[in-house]
Amino acid sequence: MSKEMEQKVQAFMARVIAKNPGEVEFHQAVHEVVESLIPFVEENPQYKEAKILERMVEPERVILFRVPWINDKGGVELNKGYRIEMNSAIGPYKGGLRFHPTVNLGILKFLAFEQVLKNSLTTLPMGGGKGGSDFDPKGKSDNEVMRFCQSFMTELQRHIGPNTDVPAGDIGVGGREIGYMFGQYKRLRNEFTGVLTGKGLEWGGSLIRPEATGYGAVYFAQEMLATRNDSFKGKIVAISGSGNVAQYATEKVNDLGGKVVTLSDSTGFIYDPEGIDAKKLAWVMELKNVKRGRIKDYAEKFGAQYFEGERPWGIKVDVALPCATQNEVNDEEAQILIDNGCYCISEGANMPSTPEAIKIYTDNKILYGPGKAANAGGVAVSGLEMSQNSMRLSWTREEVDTKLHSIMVNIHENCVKWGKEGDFINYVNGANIAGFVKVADAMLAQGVV
Ligand code: NDP
Ligand code: 2IT
Repeated sequence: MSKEMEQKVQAFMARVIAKNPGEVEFHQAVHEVVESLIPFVEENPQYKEAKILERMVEPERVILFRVPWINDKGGVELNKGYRIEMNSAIGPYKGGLRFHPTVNLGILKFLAFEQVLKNSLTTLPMGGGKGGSDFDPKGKSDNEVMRFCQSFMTELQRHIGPNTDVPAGDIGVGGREIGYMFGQYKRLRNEFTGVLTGKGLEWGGSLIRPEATGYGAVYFAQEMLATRNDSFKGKIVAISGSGNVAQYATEKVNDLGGKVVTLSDSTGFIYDPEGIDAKKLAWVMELKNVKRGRIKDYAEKFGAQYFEGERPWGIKVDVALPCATQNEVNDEEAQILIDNGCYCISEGANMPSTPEAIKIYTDNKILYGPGKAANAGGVAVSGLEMSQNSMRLSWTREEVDTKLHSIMVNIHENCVKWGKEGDFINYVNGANIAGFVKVADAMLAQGVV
């Protein structure tokens, strides 16, 4: 980047930081995007004059609320509730809810900002939003989770709707939580409608939604590998996390002939050089989704190694799929991955790589699919769930999976179109520019709003 562009990026960021103090993850996400977009906007002055970028980093609306609830002992508990309605230029606000003790305004704004561009990349008509709470579902009974979800939705329901804002799951929010929130919404509004996605199949959910993010991240990696006439066959793969995204990424890698050798959670990672096959994965799903246990137990059950308090990036692999959380791969770990021969990284999680790690990927010209492109399969199938709800029809597993696959192929093509630099594909620039253009043009058409 030229000195002049660098200065424009710095000036833009100085304003964002001054206006949004302390929101470090939000600053990080915006910085990554404006590094791609400021040079593009300079070449396309219609966006500059209309202050599109400045407007895009300001949420249309931020909702903050109190979530009181009663624990099993009869005591009063209190959490914070949030919904960031970031951008509705191309459709109703759409994005997940995260329940995790680390949740704060800056984290949700980073996620909402990423979501705007991600949703645009899917080509479906969805704006961007994100929400959640600092509530920690770990160690809570089902009844406690239900009472929390009911209290959360009692306030949130007045702000959302199938044509306004359609939340879904994220960390700590899966089928159980979506069920409790849907039940409360329906009760308060007396309306059975597609106000949430990730619903159960019997009550408006879509086949393949649980699988979609993990499958999509692997489909995206498959497309990246194909640019080098390569495939997953025989590849050794490291996956972090052991939740929704990690589980179905593992399943799809197995289907395509690769071997997944790691999974993790917030306490450590397991290394199984034999590979986490379908039988072992079924056991992990029971452990994580039903018993809600720790990944450590895998090591005892299957005689694998367990590394307490560590992340899996020191293991020698060909492909890495970070599927846990933000900033879970730093520069040191990125360098170790590459030194060990890893040449393909597809992000199931949102912003799992630090800016320094991304620089190392780019300098080494490896295949790097950033989250907003690689993990867009989840929200894409949420969009397909909305379509099915509107039609009052449901598609088969094969129909939805085929649509998901073609959406991921299309996102990859779009990243190549906008990110090609000679024989290197800069997927970061590609995803940022491709996602931006559609939203920016819609904002231009809709005037200064
Ligand atoms: P889950 O809650 O199902 O699983 C999260 C996994 O990540 C768990 O194994 C969890 O371990 C681990 N994890 C969470 N926070 C931390 C942390 N601070 N440090 C270390 N490990 C952590 O969530 P999902 O699988 O749905 O989400 C994973 C990632 O994928 C997130 O970044 C999310 O934003 C992103 N994503 C999710 C989509 C979806 O459709 N669900 C769509 C697109 C992106 P533990 O159990 O110990 O907390
Ligand atoms: O980060 C994400 O894209 C999600 N958590 C899924 C959002 C959705 O609306 O399905």
